[in-house]
Amino acid sequence: MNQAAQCNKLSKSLLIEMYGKIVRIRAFEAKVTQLFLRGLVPGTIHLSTGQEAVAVGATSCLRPTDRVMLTHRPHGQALAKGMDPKKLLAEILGRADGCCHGKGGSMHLADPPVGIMPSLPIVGAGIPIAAGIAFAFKYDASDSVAMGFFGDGATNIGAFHETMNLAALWKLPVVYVCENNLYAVSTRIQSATLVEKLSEKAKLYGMPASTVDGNDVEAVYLCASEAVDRARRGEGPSFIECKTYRHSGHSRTDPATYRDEEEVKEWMQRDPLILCRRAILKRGYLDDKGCSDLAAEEEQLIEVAAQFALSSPEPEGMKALEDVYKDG
Ligand SMILES: Cc1ncc(C[n+]2csc(CCOP(=O)(O)OP(=O)(O)O)c2C)c(N)n1
Ligand SMILES: [Mg+2]
Repeated sequence: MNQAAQCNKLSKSLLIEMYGKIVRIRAFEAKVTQLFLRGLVPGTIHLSTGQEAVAVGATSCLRPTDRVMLTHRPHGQALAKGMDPKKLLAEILGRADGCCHGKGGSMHLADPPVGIMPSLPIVGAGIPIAAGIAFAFKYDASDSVAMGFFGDGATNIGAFHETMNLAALWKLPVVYVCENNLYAVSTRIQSATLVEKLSEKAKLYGMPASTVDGNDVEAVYLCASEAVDRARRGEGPSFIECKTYRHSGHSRTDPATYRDEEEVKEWMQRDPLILCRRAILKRGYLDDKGCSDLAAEEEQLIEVAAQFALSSPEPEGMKALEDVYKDG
């Protein structure tokens, strides 16, 4: 079946739900930026603005009991998997009501009840951990699935190759989602690897691997659904390369002057939020007002999250010593 025919099979409610999530992530990161500029965010932040369709499409076919490993660019992935924006924003501000009680900040998130495992900002570190989570699922004869997110840059590290090999060999129930945004900090992908399609790297180890338009939430969803179903059936891992683009620099301190203006313009025209809204309008799932009303609801949700996070207290000093060692 070709992709256009498959896309028509997505239900109205699913596409609208995914649009809502994209809008939520976009509004959330706009709020984080505002708070950062007011000096309220400790450390730096890595925004996923422009890449939202990857996180939303990939996680929308997961169950709450499935588990994900996030990256150093995790806000969208966390919200898409179901983290409460209030807990996430409070964490980013280092407040007591954050998902890690303010100890983690933007890059060290965890929320096990919704399947978000403690994540690390070390590039590629989540790749073997996702395989470990999948190994545990298999060992327990559970039909749950692990999903590991990482960037294009991470496909050049040793742990990526070792893990692809073992995950395929052991038929682990894991889905790897590569956010190929064409850059690792300021290094353009062509300066880091001669492999043009990153999916080829995983295919070599004996697993199904595809390259999809990461700005098309439906394409990501369809590919991820197939991969998740396969993992649930016990048939092993899959790899999905999602071609996408970040709207801003690597982090807040990066003006991204190494990017060509034309390239930026082209990708901005393929903004995943615009593409999803266009698909909804074209199919008559919602009209313009319907889309705007939904967006306004999501924006309001983020306003409420901001008020919650800003009124959350700073953690007490002694709490820093809690959750460090396991009792007994
Ligand atoms: C092991 C390690 N080396 C270097 C860094 C510094 N660093 C942080 S993000 C990053 C680039 C990662 O690029 P990519 O995997 O493509 O993810 P993206 O930032 O594009 O989402 C680097 C080098 C790090 N965090 N960990
Ligand atoms: Mg990258």
